[in-house]
Parts: sequence; structure tokens; C-alpha cells
Amino acid sequence: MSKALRICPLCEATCGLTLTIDAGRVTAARGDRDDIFSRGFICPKGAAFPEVDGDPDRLTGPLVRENGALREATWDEAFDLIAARVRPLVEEHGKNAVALILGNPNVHTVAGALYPPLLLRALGTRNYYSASTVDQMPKHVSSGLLFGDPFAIPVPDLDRTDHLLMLGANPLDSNGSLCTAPDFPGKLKALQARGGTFTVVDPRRTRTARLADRHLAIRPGADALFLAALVHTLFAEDLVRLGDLAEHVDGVSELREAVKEFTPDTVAVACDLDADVIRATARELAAAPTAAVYGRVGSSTVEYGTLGNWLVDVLNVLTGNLDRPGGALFPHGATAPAPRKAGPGKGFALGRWASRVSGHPEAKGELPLTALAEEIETPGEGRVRAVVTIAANPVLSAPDGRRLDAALDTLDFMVSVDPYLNETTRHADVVLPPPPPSQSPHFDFVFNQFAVRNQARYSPAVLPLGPGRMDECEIHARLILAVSGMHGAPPSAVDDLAVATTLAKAVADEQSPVHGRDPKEVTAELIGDTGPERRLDMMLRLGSYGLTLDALRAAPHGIDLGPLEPRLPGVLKTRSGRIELFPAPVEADMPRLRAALDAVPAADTLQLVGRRHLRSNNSWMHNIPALTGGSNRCTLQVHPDDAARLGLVGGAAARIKGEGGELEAEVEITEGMRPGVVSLPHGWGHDRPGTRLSVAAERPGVNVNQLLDGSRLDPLSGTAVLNGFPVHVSPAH
Ligand SMILES: Nc1nc2c(c(=O)[nH]1)N[C@H]1C(S)=C(S)[C@@H](COP(=O)(O)OP(=O)(O)OC[C@H]3O[C@@H](n4cnc5c(=O)[nH]c(N)nc54)[C@H](O)[C@@H]3O)O[C@H]1N2
Ligand SMILES: Nc1nc2c(c(=O)[nH]1)N[C@H]1C(S)=C(S)[C@@H](COP(=O)(O)OP(=O)(O)OC[C@H]3O[C@@H](n4cnc5c(=O)[nH]c(N)nc54)[C@H](O)[C@@H]3O)O[C@H]1N2
Ligand code: SF4
Ligand SMILES: [Mo]
Repeated sequence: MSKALRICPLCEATCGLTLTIDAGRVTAARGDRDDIFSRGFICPKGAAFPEVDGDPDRLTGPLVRENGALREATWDEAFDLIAARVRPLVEEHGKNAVALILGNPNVHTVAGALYPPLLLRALGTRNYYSASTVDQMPKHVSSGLLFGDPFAIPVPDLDRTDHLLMLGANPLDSNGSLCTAPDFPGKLKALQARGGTFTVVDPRRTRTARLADRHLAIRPGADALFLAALVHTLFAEDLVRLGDLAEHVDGVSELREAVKEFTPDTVAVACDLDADVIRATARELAAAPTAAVYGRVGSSTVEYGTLGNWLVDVLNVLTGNLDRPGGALFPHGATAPAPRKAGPGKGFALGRWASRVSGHPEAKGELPLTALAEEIETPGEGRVRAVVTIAANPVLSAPDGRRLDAALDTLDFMVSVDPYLNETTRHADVVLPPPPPSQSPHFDFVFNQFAVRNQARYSPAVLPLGPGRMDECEIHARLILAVSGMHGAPPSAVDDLAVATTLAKAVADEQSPVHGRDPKEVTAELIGDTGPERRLDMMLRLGSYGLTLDALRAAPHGIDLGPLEPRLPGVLKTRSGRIELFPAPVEADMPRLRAALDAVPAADTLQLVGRRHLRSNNSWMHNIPALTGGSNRCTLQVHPDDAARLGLVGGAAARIKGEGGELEAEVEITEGMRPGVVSLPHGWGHDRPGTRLSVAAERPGVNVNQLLDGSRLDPLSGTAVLNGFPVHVSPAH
């Protein structure tokens, strides 16, 4: 028996785990008390790491389709088939004939951070989709417009703030998102213990809302109106205090004009909040010595997602809290390049191209996931004929899964990099399964950039690759070679090319620590046993902390790089070199928000919102007995008044009807729901044939996204509306 350290890849909190290894298997997981960031915190998902890792339904080797059925194959057979099928398709129908779809776990793997950008470049397709357009794309667009960089996302300084205003987030169940903070619940309690307060805005009385000092049960979809009224109040009551930010901000007076009609009184009906409560919220925010406004999924996947996300940071700016300790700061990850010199940047462009069928503008190079089905179905030049999915299950995670399910069935060719045969990957012609996390190294390229403390931790693989296994980095590298006409070249060629390209730029960059040096000489200094390790080493060396892979290896519990620090104006890449507080695309979307002032949901409909459960993660953890026991979780939560009015009985089935279809789910009556709102979680609906999810199939649940037809989205970001959409509910007979 031995112990090994491993960063948990199961949510954004990135806790350090101590794993027990026995007879070549992981048998137990505990929180690593010496981890410099998570200090021993663990949740039930992390504790179930051994079961997640050892799930017998995980695929053990590649599958290829032959005569309509998937069969086991060798890695060579699998990549030979990809090379033989993809190039001819591209040559005949053009680059856009292949679509790339990236799912959530790519941000939780080394492979997912290092290779998809290269794969996208190799494919050269505009048909690029990801989980971002069912999640946080509004934040990227907002940051792109405000700061010129879609990845410049400020996070609340949880450890030091005096006041937190949190919208559409439930970190007691999700453990936080775009705010990497192991033990988020503990940090909220510590905030209160030091005399601070926090407010939760959520139509449900969540566990987080119950802990909060104030809970505002807003009407779903109304966050942007509420936030606009807070901005209005700051101006009206002379509470705007830019402080040191003043010299970096443009557009304050235009903004003031734009929010003129969004008074607390005018938004009160649409938000269903008392105008005095809105004013009090604004005053509290302004009065706090330091404060941060933070919004997540429930304020992102809504009709006015980009405007809401923009207003969150507008409030951080107007209260002088952006970029100051205790406010909302820009983290600086260990592999982020050294800051550039202040001054005008390239800016952020939206809508550089549009989707073929519906003309949806691109955002950050992506098209809306909700538009994928029509791009496969609709004949004509540029039609999607082949799909590559990596760690994605859009049949359950995107609107109208039945339509996408049917569309995937018509493809000429499909490849999935995924450990499971699930609702999406069952359509693939080739499935390339990565090894379980215990056999993969880990580094949080993405989440370090959203962490509440700057730090760096590296976990080498805790177990050697099992027989017939291929590291996920090698899978990605071989896939890139297979689709780019370099099939058969060594996978190291991909890493070598990535290093050469990066260093060529770095030596020419005056801000880089390797400026002016010979790239060959820098390359020779890189250490690491594998291509991805050398790339990590390179990125650490190009970062600001002078770190190397050796330094990380010598500190198995991590290296603390200190609290977040002010980074303005270095992070700004807008054309003006300043914070553009009222950007043109936002201005153009304001009339839509004005129209919402008078919009109140139809009396005979309910509004549906989602929710998350601590023991689950999107669609892919319903196959783990340790995480799925107990009562049914895929229930429709209903307020007692609505249940009485509609004749719904707890424990009995309800019929839910939406624009995209109908479902039946068990009713759960709870005071925690806002009247007029019902909640059904996502990621369920594991009842399709041809999957290999034996545990999940026993209690399949229903796919909430079938209630949507895919037509509702936030126009600026292409993000699907998954919260606050209309449904009809009745007893099922
Ligand atoms: N246990 C667990 N953890 C997870 C995940 C999981 O599935 N399970 N998923 C991970 C992923 S991919 C993500 S993105 C994060 C998400 O993390 P969070 O953003 O914290 O997501 P949720 O827990 O879904 O909380 C969203 C809240 O928004 C509320 N809401 C719905 N509509 C509205 C609205 O219009 N306005 C407001 N103000 N609130 C609204 C919902 O009631 C819900 O409580 O969690 C991650 N962590
Ligand atoms: N109605 C509604 N819909 C939602 C949401 C909601 O709140 N409400 N939330 C949305 C959000 S925030 C998100 S992020 C999306 C998620 O949408 P997706 O990313 O499409 O869904 P996941 O369930 O996270 O699927 C992850 C896939 O990755 C695979 N996987 C797991 N580990 C690995 C690995 O190490 N390597 C590889 N290659 N694959 C792996 C799993 O088997 C699974 O197939 O769902 C969105 N959909
Ligand atoms: S909070 Fe997230 S990272 Fe931490 S143990 Fe749980 S699932 Fe893993
Ligand atoms: Mo997500």
C-alpha cells in the first residue's frame, strides 16, 4: 500500500487529494492537509475518486464501427481509419465539413488545455462549438468588450472581501465556477466571521442562499434589469467612486445616460423585487469598505446573459472595487505569459463570421452549440459532414437533444475522444478512450487563471498506463496528425512544433523573459519526460514567476504565489488601452433590455430553472454507485402554492411541456422554490440504446434540455437560454 498526491479533476475547486494505492488500484481518497491551496478540503465527489477512476464501464481501448456496429480495435486501426476518412471529406467538401465540439472536461485535463487549439488550427474549420455556449460565453464576451481580452475575467477576492453580491451561483453545491476556491463554503463562513456579509440573488432558496445574510428571490431572467437598477442607483445617489480606476475608464457618462430609465421602481415588477430592497442592495454595495459582485450560470445562460455579465463588472468598476484587494481582481496564473506593456491593444471583435444556416455571429471563434444540429441537417455547401467530439455530451447538455441525436446519426464520419460510450459517443465511428485520471498527469492550466490565490501545483500520473492504454495527450497528438495529412509521424512532432511556434514569438517579444535569445538554446534547456511536460516547463519559464517543472516536482503540495494583486492597466488589450465601460455591441443590445421592462411571464406558464447536486457533475457522473444512491434526484421541484393550484402531488409524476418537447418527472414539493418557478436538473436522460452506462441506465432520469427547441439564445454570445424559459406543468395521468 502506498500514498500518492493528485489534484482532483472533478470540479473547478481543484482540491489536492491524497490517494491510497493498493495492488495497482486507487482504493481511497482523502483531502491533502498539506496542499498549499485546498488545505485538506474534500467533497463527496473527490472522496469517490477511486470509484470514478475505477468505473468498470470505462472503455479500456479504442472502438471502431464495422458493418454498423462498434467493435474493439487497436490504436493503429483507429487512427488509420481517421486518416483514411477525414482528409478525403475535407478535400471534397472543404474545411468547414468537419465540426469540432469540445466539452467541459477539457478544462480539467492537460490534454484538453494543450492540444485542441492545435487541432482546431489543423482542421481550419469555422464549425467550432463548445460547452462555453451553454455556459460562460457571456462572460468572455463581456470581458472581451470591457477589457479587450475574453480571458481577462476578474474573480471575487473571497479571502479578503467585506461584501459579496452573488447572482445565479450556488457554490455550496457546485463548489464554485470561474472562481476557483477550494472550500468555497468555508470561505463564505470566514467572510461572515470577520464581520463581512454576502447577498445571494437566486429564484431558489439554495443552500448558499440559506447561509447568506440576505437572499433575493428574483424572477428568473431578470438579473440584467436588477443590475441595471443598481447602476442607476449608484449614479442617482452619487455613490459612484472610481478611485484609482478613473484614469483607466472610458464611457462613464454614456453609461449613466443609458441606465436612466432603469430605476428601481421601473424594474421592480419585472424582477418581482421591492424597489427599496434594490436601493438598499446598491447602498450596501457602495458602503462596504471592499466588495465584489459575482455572477455565474444562473445569470449567464439567460436571455440577457451578456448584458448581465457586463453589468456585474460595471458595478465592480463603479464602486472602485475592480482590481483592488478585497474587490474583484485578475488572477495571474503560473503559465500565463508575462504582462504586456500598458497601452492600446488589438481589441476584441465579435461576429467576424456567422453560422451558415441561421447567421449566428461567432463569439471568440465559436458558433452556438445550439446551432450544430441545423448545420448537420441543412444541405448545401459548407454542410457539416463529420464531427470530432472531445469530452462532450451535447445530446444531453445542449437544447433539443433528440434533434441533435438524430442529426449525428446522419453524419458521414464521427470521432469521439471519451472514456464512455454515452448518448453522444454512441454515434461515433471511432471512439478513442483516454486512461482514467489516476494514469494521467495533472496541471490546472485553465483554473489557475481563475483562482482566488495565485499558486501552482503539478501531479504526475499516480499509476503507470494500464495495458493497451494511451495517454490522452498522445491520443490528441495522433488525432491532429491523422487529420492533417501527417498520419504516422511521431506524436512528439506536434509538441515540437508547438514549442517552436511559441518560442519564435517569445524571443521576439520585449516583455518575455527569453527576449532576444536563440530559440534552439531555450529549447535545449527545457526539461520533462514527455512532450506535454516539456511544454508545461516552457510555459512556466515564459511566465512571470521564474518557475520550472523541476520547481513544481520539488514541491508536491504546491507552490503558493501569494494573494491576488492589482494588474491594471497591464491586462487591458482594448484599442483605447482603457476600460471601455459602454462598448458599442452592448449599446446595440440595450433596446432589447428596455423592452424587457414590460415583459412579465404569461400567467398560465411557469418558468423553469436548473440546479446542481453536490454528488453529480453534468451528465457523466450518474454511473458511479457511490454518487448515485439515495432518493431520486431528477425531480421537478415545485412551490407548494403552485402544486396546490395545478393539482400536483409530491412523489407523483408531472407532465412538463416546453417549446421543444414534453417530459414526465417526479414532483418534489418544496418551500425553497420561488412561486411560479420550477426546477429540473440537467445531464439526465440515460435511456437511449447503444450506450454502456449500466448504473446510469437503471435510473435514467429525463433530459431537461428536451423542453427547449434551441431557438432561445443570448444574441451577443450565442449562449443558449437554459434558465428561465416557459413551461406548462400538469399532473401526469
Ligand atoms: N456538484 C456539481 N458541481 C459542479 C457541476 C455539477 O454538475 N455538479 N458542474 C460544474 C459546472 S460545468 C459549472 S459551469 C459550475 C456552475 O456552478 P454555479 O454557477 O454555482 O451553478 P449552479 O449550482 O447551477 O447554480 C446556478 C443557480 O442559478 C439559479 N438561477 C437560475 N436562473 C436564475 C436567474 O435567472 N437569476 C439568478 N440570479 N439565478 C438563477 C439556480 O437556481 C441555481 O441555484 O458548477 C460546476 N460544479
Ligand atoms: N439545462 C441545462 N443544461 C446545461 C447546464 C445547465 O445548467 N442546465 N449546464 C451547462 C454547462 S455549465 C456545461 S459546462 C455543459 C457541459 O456539457 P458537456 O461538456 O457536453 O457535458 P458533460 O456532461 O460535462 O460531458 C463530459 C463528457 O466528457 C467525458 N469525459 C470525462 N472525463 C474525461 C476525460 O478525462 N477526457 C475526455 N476526453 N473525456 C472525458 C464524459 O464521459 C462526457 O462524455 O452542460 C450545459 N448544459
Ligand atoms: S470540491 Fe471539487 S475539486 Fe474538491 S474534492 Fe470536490 S469535486 Fe474534487
Ligand atoms: Mo459548466
